[in-house]
Amino acid sequence: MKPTITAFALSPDEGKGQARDMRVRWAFEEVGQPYDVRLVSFAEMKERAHLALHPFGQIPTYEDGNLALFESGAIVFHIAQLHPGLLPSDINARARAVGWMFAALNTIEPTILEAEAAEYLEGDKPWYADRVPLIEARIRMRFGELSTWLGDSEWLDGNFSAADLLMVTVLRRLEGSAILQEQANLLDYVERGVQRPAYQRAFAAQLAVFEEATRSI
Ligand SMILES: N[C@@H](CCC(=O)N[C@@H](CS)C(=O)NCC(=O)O)C(=O)O
Repeated sequence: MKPTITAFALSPDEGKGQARDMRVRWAFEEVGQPYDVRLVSFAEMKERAHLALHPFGQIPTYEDGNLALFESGAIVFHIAQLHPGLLPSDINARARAVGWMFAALNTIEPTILEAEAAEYLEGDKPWYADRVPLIEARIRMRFGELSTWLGDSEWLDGNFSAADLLMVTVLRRLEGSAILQEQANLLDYVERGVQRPAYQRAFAAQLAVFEEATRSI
């Protein structure tokens, strides 16, 4: 039995690899685990059947046998625990990698999400123009710190791991932005991630869903 994940039937990002099933697809591809995808509409995501899998009515979810999971980080962590290749076997190195997984999702990603939420929810408010530089300063601070840590290293802590997988997908949320362009080593780091064959396969699979959906509209 292959695990099944959920993904957008029609992704708002038009298949640019930003929807969070991308992280899970990439993890599956890195470890060579085939998977099935169940596509859900926005309406279906808020229905009882999906809410039983995901209390917040979002994607991605993961089902395998009698296990159901939500939260992309938890799903990637589970895949990394089941298969070799995404976490070091040395217990201390593994703990550090898990720490970086949390850093990607809990320290870096929230600063980016704050910018997205402010634009979406407050973009038409009179205070928005004053908020933007404050939010951007926080992102710049975290990116600067991350850039200093990374230095000339290829990956965050030794070999490529689930932490890099998550961090690259988080940083990609600001792909093309001036803030990311300012940190040359972070740009190179993202590029190393997206050039991995497993990433490319995951990206192509996600894009194919969008292309198929728009063909039939
Ligand atoms: N922290 C969650 C966030 C999940 C999330 O925000 N999913 C988005 C797609 S990337 C979603 O389903 N958005 C639709 C909605 O919230 O209604 C995770 O990492 O899985």
